[in-house]
Amino acid sequence: MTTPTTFPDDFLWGGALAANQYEGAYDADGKGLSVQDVMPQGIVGPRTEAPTPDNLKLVGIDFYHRYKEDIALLAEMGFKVFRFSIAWSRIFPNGDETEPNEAGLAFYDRVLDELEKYGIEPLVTISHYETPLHLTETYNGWADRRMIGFFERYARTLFERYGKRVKYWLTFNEINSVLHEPFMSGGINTPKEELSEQDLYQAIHHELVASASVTRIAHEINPELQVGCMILAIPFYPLTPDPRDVWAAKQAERDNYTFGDVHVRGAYPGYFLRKLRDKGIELDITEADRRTLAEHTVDFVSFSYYMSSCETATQQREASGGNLMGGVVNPTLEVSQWGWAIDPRGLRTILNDYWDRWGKPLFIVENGLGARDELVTGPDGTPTVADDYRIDYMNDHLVQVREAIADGVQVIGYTSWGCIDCVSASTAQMSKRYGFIYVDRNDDGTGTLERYRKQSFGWYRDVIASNGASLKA
Ligand code: BGP
Repeated sequence: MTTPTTFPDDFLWGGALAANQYEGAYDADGKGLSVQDVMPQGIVGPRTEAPTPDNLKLVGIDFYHRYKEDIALLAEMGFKVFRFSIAWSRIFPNGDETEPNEAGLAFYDRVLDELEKYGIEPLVTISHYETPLHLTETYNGWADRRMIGFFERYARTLFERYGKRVKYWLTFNEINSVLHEPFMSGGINTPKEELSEQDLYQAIHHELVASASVTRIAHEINPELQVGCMILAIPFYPLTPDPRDVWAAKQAERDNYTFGDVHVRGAYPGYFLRKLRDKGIELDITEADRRTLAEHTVDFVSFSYYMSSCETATQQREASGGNLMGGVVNPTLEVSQWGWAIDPRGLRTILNDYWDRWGKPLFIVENGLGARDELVTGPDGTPTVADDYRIDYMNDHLVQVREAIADGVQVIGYTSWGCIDCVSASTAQMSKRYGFIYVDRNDDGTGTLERYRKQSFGWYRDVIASNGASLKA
């Protein structure tokens, strides 16, 4: 057999979005509030007591009412897969009810009908930064063990309802982000500055057990279901060749590896146990927890990749910008308008590292460039965006995916982030755009919500149609 030098025939090309960033309709048809409804400024500003009109996520891009038109546009690009999340509080408005909200379930039936119409494979994130607010305020989110039971009930409801139509599932979006954003990621109400490491790591343990437990439930309901974990991936490079910097970079990577190690290998790695010992943390881990983790490991590993970072133990630290976490600035790389280092080769590194480490199929479920776009009149008179910068970014990353596949890495698919412009997770801005499709909505909430194809729309359609052959090395 010759070495594969291109994408496999069944490679899943597509894009990704998350309910809280695009659906809008935050209180429609019985939906309860989620943590996002009280985060008008994302992670960069204070949360509010109740939803406020300046919170762009309340309306999002109104996918809730425009899903037919939007999915038709994705189909026009030739999407093979569409990653989206289900809003937990549409299904269980408070999170701790015993019966689900039928109107919420019915909405996702309609979305799945539409995807099926075009032969687009759904990839569903069960929890994407959308913990029901009631669970946060009443139980302190994942800090409380009872969350495992609520999550099991929610996930079981989804598998029973959609398990014949949805094959690919992700448990927690960027599960390792809870280390840095305990409220948004883990629904933990205790302010970050007051949260003890003991409670944070206990919350992480609850999430990991919940993830393994719903993997079991999925497989019991339908053994064909494929359940993956989802990790925020950042390769950390030593800032200098000094062995102390090399070790610092390794430690930073291990903070993230821990999550994949447990999901794939079914037990906490030695380096993590040592960290807990050094910090004097003793977790409440039951025998049943250990069995659940060991017996219900994931079918595949998915991750987001936007940037790499450096670490140092010897040099002055110049903090790098980054996706919910970062290290120190890499002087060799350019950065995006939001200060995220642009490093296509880092994607090849991550793919190889994860494959070598875990030997599980990999799914790149987020990647892309957040940039300010300017709407101009296209050659045919319709509005468009000349986003060659986005095309360059994605082309260069996909070339590295192709290289990794040639290296022997098994990659299932690629879903670019924010395939339709949506509200940013970190800054809650509309102006931080990732899409192939421009949405007329501004940071002050004005705009018609009309959709326009950017130049990257046709470019991505060609990439998909040629199965990657049109990429420029
Ligand atoms: C990831 C999240 C997404 C998404 C993306 C881009 O952390 O999983 O929800 O938003 O990053 O980040 P941002 O929207 O902050 O630019």
